This record gives sequence, structure tokens and C-alpha cells, in this order.
Amino acid sequence: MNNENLQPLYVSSPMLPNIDDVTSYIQEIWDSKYVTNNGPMNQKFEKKLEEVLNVPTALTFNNGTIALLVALKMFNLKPGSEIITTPMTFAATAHAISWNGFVPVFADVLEKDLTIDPKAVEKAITKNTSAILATHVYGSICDYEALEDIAQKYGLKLIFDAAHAFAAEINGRSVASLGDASIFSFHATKLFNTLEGGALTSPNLKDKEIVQLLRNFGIKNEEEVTHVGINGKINEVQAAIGLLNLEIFEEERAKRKELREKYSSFLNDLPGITMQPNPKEFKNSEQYFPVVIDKEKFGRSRDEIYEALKKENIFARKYFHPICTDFEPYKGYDIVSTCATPYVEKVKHEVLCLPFHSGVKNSHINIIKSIFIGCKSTIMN
Ligand code: T4K
Repeated sequence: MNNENLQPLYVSSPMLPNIDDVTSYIQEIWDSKYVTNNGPMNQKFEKKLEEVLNVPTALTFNNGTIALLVALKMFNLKPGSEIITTPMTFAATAHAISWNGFVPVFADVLEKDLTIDPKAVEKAITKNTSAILATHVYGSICDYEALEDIAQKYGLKLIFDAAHAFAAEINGRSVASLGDASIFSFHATKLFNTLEGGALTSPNLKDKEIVQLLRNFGIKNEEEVTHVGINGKINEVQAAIGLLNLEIFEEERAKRKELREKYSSFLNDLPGITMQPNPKEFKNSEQYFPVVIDKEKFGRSRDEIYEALKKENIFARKYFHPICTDFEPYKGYDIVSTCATPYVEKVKHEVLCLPFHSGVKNSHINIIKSIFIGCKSTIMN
């Protein structure tokens, strides 16, 4: 294989709006001299977000991590209480729990889609548990019905880290409306981005007030600060990029859907390769394309495929290995499981996210295919 002419191909690539459109919005912002603090662009952006995500409350943030911090703050959970989460997520999920002074308790994941296992969650509940923080990892939607039942049965708050699930729907329901609150990341690596950014959504209109307060230092008015808030605001340029990207993200999602089909066409038949389930009742965000590679059945390991791709200038990612409990702050934390050995300890060595965005060309797919199947063949448009 000779890949000298191919530029590096990364797992993600930001969807960027037309630069002339950005310039024209920036001119408008410059003329108004209103550049941040919930200005007119942000207000317009939030209104559109609420429409797209079909929720009464969608408030923007400067990143997904601060949105997570606020989501865990807004419900007045018992200080120092336990919050059950998944180890198969980005570090920010666990950090938001610890940063707020809560104790993360890790529960195993389901083999079918690597989301948190509701049975393990129920097993992890103690008298000190106050909430569940579940990640729709790779855009696969958690078993929200089982989690909602558990949350109701034990009087827990249910918060979703939906960083990977922008505009996803399940059974006709917007993912942003699940549980008590959800957060999204609008980082450059996400399907929908504002370069850096995020959002907190809630199915309840009444949550708007507390989130607005917490996002803006807890300032109620010029003379009153009523809550321990933070600075979670986006600026007007980010809001403008958000407005422009809302107009084009469906086009990007459609291209990724096609790419999913192209990848699936050759991976489907390979023994030992499992792809993310994509059932009919699910409208996929098309954020990531993870594959699980079982070395015994496939013949080669995840790490061998990762290295082979790298030699071709193709940079897949081993998200999320190491898992949170491998990281220094959480070393020694148990993973509650219904199995003798948590499934996540096995699958963390097997999962690989392939490049997944509209910049992936057929020439790339052909190289990736040849690495997986070990021979050359061509995918045409
Ligand atoms: N919860 C979950 C489940 C999350 O996945 C995340 C973020 C959060 C919460 C927190 O949300 P934020 O606070 O970030 O809004 C990246 C992202 O930085 C991070 O946002 C994301 N998850 C995580 C899964 O991926 P890295 O360390 O992998 O990023 P990096 O710089 O290695 O980028 C990945 C690839 O993307 C690069 O190889 C090249 C490409 N890329 C990246 C950037 C930044 C570009 O092509 N252009 C770019 O501008 O964390």
C-alpha cells in the first residue's frame, strides 16, 4: 500500500460553516459591541436549539464539562453523596462528580452497546446514593426506561451525559428530554460544534431559572448573588457559529450515515467484529463509529489494527481506553458488575473508533477495508 499522497486522517474533523457567513455574523457582533453575557446571538441560538432538540429548556455553555458541573449542582444533591456512573466514558464525566465533591461509583456496561448496565446500577445503590449519571456512549442510547424506573424506585436523580448524542431520537423521543437533565458537548470533535461549547437541557421549563443562575455566577440581579455559580457562558461568536452550524449539521449527519453503511458493508461479514447496534426506532446522532474486535475470533487484536492504520496515516482512537478506573484519581475504585469480572475490563482492550466524518473518502475506506480484510478491493461512489 502506498499512502504517501494521503493527508493524515483523524477520528474526527470539525464541521465548519462557510467563512463568509461567519464574517458577516462577526461584523454584526462588532457593530453591536455586545460580545458575551447572553447577548442577542446567544438568545437566538438557544431558541433554535430548543426547537431542534424539542425541549423547553436548552441553555448553552462554554463547554460540555461546565454544563456537567452545573447539571450535578442544580438539584441540591446531598453533599458528599454517591453518584453512579460508567467507567466507559470520557474523563470529564467522572471528574464532574468528583469536582462537585460527590463520590463516583462505577457500574459495568452492557455487552450489546457499551452503555451502563441498569442491573449493575441497581446493585451499586446504597443509602448514600443520590443520582445516576449515565453516558450515551458513542451515541448509543442508554436503556433509559430501566434507568428511569430505578431512579424513581430509589428516589434518585437521573442525569444523562449526552455529549455524543446531539439530535438523537429514540422511539420518536428527543434524547434531550430524557431523565431529569442532559448535557451536550459542542466541542470541535462533535457532530454539531461551536468550536468549544455545550448545552444543558431539561424536560422542565422551571429548570431554566436555576440553570441560568448557576451559569452566571449565581447572580440574580445587580445587588444579589443567591447561588454558588460558575462562569459557564458562551460568547457571541460561538453563538453565531452555533446558529450557522445548526443549518448544516443534518447534511453532515447524512454523509456520516452513508459512511456507516460503507463501513458496515465490509465489516458485517467479518467474524469477531461487532458494530454499534443501530435499531430502527433509533435516530442516530452519527457521532462515532466504534467497532469491537475480538482477537480470538478475528485473528488480530484491536491494537494491531490501530497500529496498521497508523502506518497508513489513519488515526483511529481507542476511546475510551484507558477507562476512568485506570486513571490515577480513580485507581482502586471498584466496578460494580453482575459478572465475576466486569465486562468493561475485557472490552476496553477491544474497542476502536474509526474515522467518522465527511472528510473520509473512498480512498481511505479502501485502505481501512484492506487492513481489516487483509486484501485489496475497491469501493466506488
Ligand atoms: N462527556 C463526554 C462523554 C465526552 O466525550 C466529552 C468530551 C465531555 C463530556 C466533555 O465535553 P467538552 O468539555 O469537551 O465539551 C476529544 C474532545 O476534546 C472532547 O471534547 C471529547 N469529549 C473527547 C471524546 O474527544 P481528545 O483528547 O481525544 O481530543 P484530540 O485533540 O485528540 O482530538 C481528536 C482528534 O480530532 C484529533 O486527532 C484531530 C481531530 N481534531 C481535533 C481538534 C481539537 C481536529 O481535526 N480539529 C480540531 O480542532 O478529546
